[in-house]
Amino acid sequence: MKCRKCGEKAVINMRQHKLALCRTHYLDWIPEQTQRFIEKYQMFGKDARIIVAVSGGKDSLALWDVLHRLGYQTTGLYIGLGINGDTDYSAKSQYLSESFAVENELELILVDVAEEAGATIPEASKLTQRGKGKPCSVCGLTKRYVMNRVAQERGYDVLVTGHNLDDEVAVLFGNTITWAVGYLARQGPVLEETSDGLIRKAKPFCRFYERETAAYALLRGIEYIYAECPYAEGATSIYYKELLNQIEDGRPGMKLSFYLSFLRAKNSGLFDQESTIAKSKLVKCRTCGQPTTAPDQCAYCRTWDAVRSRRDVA
Ligand code: Q46
Ligand code: ZN
Ligand code: ZN
Repeated sequence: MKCRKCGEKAVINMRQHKLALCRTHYLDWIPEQTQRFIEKYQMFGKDARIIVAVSGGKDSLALWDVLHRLGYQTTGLYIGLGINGDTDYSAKSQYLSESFAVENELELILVDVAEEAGATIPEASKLTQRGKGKPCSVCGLTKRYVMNRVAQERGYDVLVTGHNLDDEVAVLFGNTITWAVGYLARQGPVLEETSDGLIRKAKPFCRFYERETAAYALLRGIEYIYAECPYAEGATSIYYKELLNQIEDGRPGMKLSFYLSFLRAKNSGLFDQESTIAKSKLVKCRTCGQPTTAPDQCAYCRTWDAVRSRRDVA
């Protein structure tokens, strides 16, 4: 297979785009496409102060690398969850995030959940029994909360995450088969900021297949953590990804077209009513002041208050 641009040996063939590229042209193509998506979905301008959520995985580090190469002002945010187990997941992912920042002379903000809130994510999960054994629900709400609060308190314009097309399509599939219209209304490349304190969020990699971001990270020599979080095993989203990959094998481009057709439907107003309802429900948490849909205390404050009181009793 030859590179379409120069005829040299191709390192990747993207069947859905009918495009094969060599190493050099691939490493140019990813930032060019990213810039195109940033403009197309009006994610942010050249002067924006951007905070990048980094997990030490390929997508977030590749995204940070691409934005840095494109000349954007970026700061990383790493959240230490305290998930270690056999693979030393949190310790390794923190080390790789810090190494990337040092090598590229970029600023990285570290937030350690145990220091900040009083317990690691697995400890908190055991204490509250949320999510029936798996810590993903307390983890997800904590990450969302910390990202929003840090970005808002430090005055960033936009929070970017490394979600790729496979992630987005798995979520879309899950929300479609349950017709979760409220979630569908909020899914997309950009989530606008709200006047009551939800920061603007953007996903510049949302149109790249996972194998494309992985190839970019490998070809750029970015060291990232290969292991998944140990709690990801058996997740429904992984099952959906496998199913969608089977369809993609027989129908190259299906994942991309599912996502783009959804965005077109959304743009034509399919979920407008739901978006308005979701926005109007936000109030300020009485404890921390962050926006919440709960009437009194936000889910983060309620959960972590319960964790601390149970920890003190134990
Ligand atoms: S939610 Fe669950 Fe992830 Fe948190 S505990 Fe691991 S798998 S990291 S995206
Ligand atoms: Zn080439
Ligand atoms: Zn709160």
